Amino acid sequence: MDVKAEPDRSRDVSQPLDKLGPDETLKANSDYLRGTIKQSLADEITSAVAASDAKLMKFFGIYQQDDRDIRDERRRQKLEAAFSFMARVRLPGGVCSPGQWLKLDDLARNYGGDTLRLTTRQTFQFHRVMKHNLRSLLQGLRDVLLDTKAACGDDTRGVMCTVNPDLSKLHAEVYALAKRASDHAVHRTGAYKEIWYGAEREETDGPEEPFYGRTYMPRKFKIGFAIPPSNDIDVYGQDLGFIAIARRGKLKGFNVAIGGGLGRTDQSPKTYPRLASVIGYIDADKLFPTIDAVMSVQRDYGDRLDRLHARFKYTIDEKGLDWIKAETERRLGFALKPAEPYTFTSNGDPLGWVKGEDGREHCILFIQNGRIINTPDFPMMDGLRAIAQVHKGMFRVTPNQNLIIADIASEDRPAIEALMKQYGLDQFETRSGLRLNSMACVALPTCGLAMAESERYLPDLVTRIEAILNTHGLKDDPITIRMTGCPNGCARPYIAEIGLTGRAPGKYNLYLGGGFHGERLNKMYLENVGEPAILEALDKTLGHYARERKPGEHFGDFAIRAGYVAEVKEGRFFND
Ligand code: SRM
Ligand code: SF4
Repeated sequence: MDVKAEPDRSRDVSQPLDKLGPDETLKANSDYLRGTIKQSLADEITSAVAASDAKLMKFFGIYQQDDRDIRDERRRQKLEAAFSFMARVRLPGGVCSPGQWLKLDDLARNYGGDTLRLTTRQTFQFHRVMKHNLRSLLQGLRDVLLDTKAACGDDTRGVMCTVNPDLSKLHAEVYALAKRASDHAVHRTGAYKEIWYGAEREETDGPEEPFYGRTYMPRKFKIGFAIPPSNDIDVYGQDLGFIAIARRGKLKGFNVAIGGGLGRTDQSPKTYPRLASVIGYIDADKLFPTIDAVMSVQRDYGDRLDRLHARFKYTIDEKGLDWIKAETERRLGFALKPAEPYTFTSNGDPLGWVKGEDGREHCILFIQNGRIINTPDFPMMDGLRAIAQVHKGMFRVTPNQNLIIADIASEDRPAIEALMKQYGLDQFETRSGLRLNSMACVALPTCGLAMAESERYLPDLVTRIEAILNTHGLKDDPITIRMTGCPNGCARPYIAEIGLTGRAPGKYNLYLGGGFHGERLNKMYLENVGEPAILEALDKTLGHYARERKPGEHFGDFAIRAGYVAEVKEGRFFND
């Protein structure tokens, strides 16, 4: 990155560290993220790492977790918690080759509890990796040119890109830019190679982190590229979103959207979801300077004292959108042009077979909540491995936790189709519209922040809601439902037509009224309720919808028109 920084408050090494929050001090003193990670990995007394190293390892896509199903029992037995690690791959735009798939599958079987998890930001997570296997895992990824850099931490997270199988040329162009954006924004520290690959430390000519400095970003920073009419990436949920503007199928430039963020913290009214604001248009050749300029504004002005208030959305609301835009333009040296018109139609995936403009075929498979695992009656992981062994195109992970077998020549389709049938991967043909548009975050037992179940519960809840849908003749209607195990919003529940966020075991807030293509936040309808109240509310509202909807009206729009919830107008909600 090449922005010459302003008087850079965050990176000013003379700034007394005691004026910064503890995480800032940790980063600043970490020797560019090295900390004592090597010592922590070598410590055989414990399966955990030092608390400070656990924080630094996030910058390398690695989270220390413990099995919460057995946490209390282990405590009772006075045993250390059952620690293991989650590792998240950096996979811009969710694209990987069959060779990479086979390696990911091997690594999951060897070190990751025989399962892979597709995430809501189009990548793979390994869970339950033991400390002593982390290096083997990361070196295995290196063998197929993958890494876990910046998949977590206060830096630029996984860069998203619409999967768009039908507009092949446009996807190729925008995907290439998303990939470059990820490489451009990723941290530069040599710590990754030293810790995980065993490389010697090398002297650097200039500063080790020319853009980030010693304290990196104030908080995570998310970038995504949407290609209308699909808003599968939920561009308004990104800190920095680019909406592709094409003319005659060729990329012209991007509308720029800033300040999206969906996390909120329980009992903390100062935290809130906010949809990104579109601030203008840039030609495609201005993409990288724009990324640098926007990120540098957040780097220099983001809150470094209070992490709950450190996301870009709060910097924008504090300073004012006009001020942030003017400061970005000042750093860019030119004014953004007025935003160009565009239309989104959905934030879901068009499941099933799609033919691209170049005649290549693509099949979008439904992977419930992104969980890839073999069960006795559904050997899904084996099936996908079998496909990877014969597939000559690519795979694309979608932002809705689904998977595209992409770029299939027509003559190769029958073989792939036969494998799908053999392994039961063709479920997109029979599942309800609600299930196909459902997403759940990981939550229990691995997520340390979960307050309720999500991935392990939503499929059963959907089965019960399907009974209601059948009664009202809505089985095939695409209605989005998203659940998370806490208010952090990892499955983007606040932009679903039906959103559920965990408050306590078995208890959820129920939100209604989100926009079908991600254009509007939903609003809380019921607070802290259990399944009976959720089903009763959905029976009432869905029944009403079935009876009185207008042609083409989506459930989220109806919930507002019928007065169940008020419309969230400013693109954010402050409290419920
Ligand atoms: Fe997330 C933290 C899982 C997408 C907002 N998220 C976590 C952690 C790492 C828990 C932790 O900090 O200890 C979860 C790990 C659980 C586990 O066991 O795997 C976790 N987040 C996920 C994933 C895997 C959910 C999924 O089921 O797919 C997604 C991984 C995406 C990726 O590949 O990078 C995931 N997280 C999101 C999204 C959606 C998005 O980015 O489009 C959001 C909302 C958007 C946003 O950032 O505003 C999101 N995650 C959070 C937050 C709240 C951030 C905030 O501003 O308040 C946290 C907590 C935090 O950062 O303090 C969090
Ligand atoms: Fe964990 Fe909460 Fe994110 Fe779910 S929403 S994965 S429970 S942090």
